Amino acid sequence: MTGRCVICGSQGWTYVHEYRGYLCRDHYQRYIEAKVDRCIKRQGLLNGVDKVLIALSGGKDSSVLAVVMKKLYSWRIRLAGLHIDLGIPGYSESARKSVLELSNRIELPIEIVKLQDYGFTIKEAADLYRKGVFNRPPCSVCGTVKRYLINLYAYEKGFEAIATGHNLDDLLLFSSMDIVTGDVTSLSKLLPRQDEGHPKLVPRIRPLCLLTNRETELYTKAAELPVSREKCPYKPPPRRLRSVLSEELDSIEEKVRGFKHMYAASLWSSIIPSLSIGKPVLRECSICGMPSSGRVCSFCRIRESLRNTGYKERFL
Ligand code: Q46
Ligand code: ZN
Ligand code: ZN
Repeated sequence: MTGRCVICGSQGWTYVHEYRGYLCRDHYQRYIEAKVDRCIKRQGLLNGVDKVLIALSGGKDSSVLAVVMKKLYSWRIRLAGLHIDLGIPGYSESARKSVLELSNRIELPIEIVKLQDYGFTIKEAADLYRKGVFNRPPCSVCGTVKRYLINLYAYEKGFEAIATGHNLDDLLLFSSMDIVTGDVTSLSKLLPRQDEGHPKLVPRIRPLCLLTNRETELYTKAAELPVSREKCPYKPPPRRLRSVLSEELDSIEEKVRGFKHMYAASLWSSIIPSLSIGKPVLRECSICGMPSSGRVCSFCRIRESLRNTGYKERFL
């Protein structure tokens, strides 16, 4: 039995702790949109920016991101979506379908970049890894590919920021893992806005950084968004440490309301700014010309290693 919406008095849809009462579907969506807007303004995520590329995976977080950005900012910012078709059986078809449905519904211009057009798919890389002739696991290839292709597209098309759907729970879990494992370089990048300090690396912004997993999930239901629920066949089982940390963060929040926001605030205002990590010296990849810490960037190195397995003519 739910109560009435504390704002408009119509049928309540979900309980919201901050209101100590229920909100209807409509007011729940507005409540979440206001939270994102507050985060964007407080963190200055869109200061001086008027062309933003939204990275769309087909999953819940990036779909919420696209809808909320479109509602709040399309009057002053040129927004477009980008989806990378990774060539993963079942998973990629379902992701593409959701992304297309969403972009139609909210009238967001969207581009789909196919990894296959660069000579390989994640399935092919995964098959060669399984056979032992290629040494990078699928998720490591996939992470590099997504980062590289999204940045390349944004840079070539003149976007001033790339918006990604990372939420509060993602960022706190990554940071806890980094603290435990001592990965200070990775920790230093977990800010709401990440400027890479190179003209060919487009800044990344995370407008959902104050929303929890539960909040983005509820928003997709309230707004009835098309979201792909297909599981990636290459997803490894979660590391024990990762799942325990994730459960512990939720359990502390239940006992101490506001803990996650406190953690995020100290991370962004004190911990990360006090880390003395110099920016890596970047040069240009001798193959593609994009920034790289070595002679060849990691994307081109993946292509070279796949080519060296000799498995496909199209690489030659
Ligand atoms: S899509 Fe790619 Fe994930 Fe699949 S191969 Fe791994 S990283 S699990 S989000
Ligand atoms: Zn209401
Ligand atoms: Zn390169």
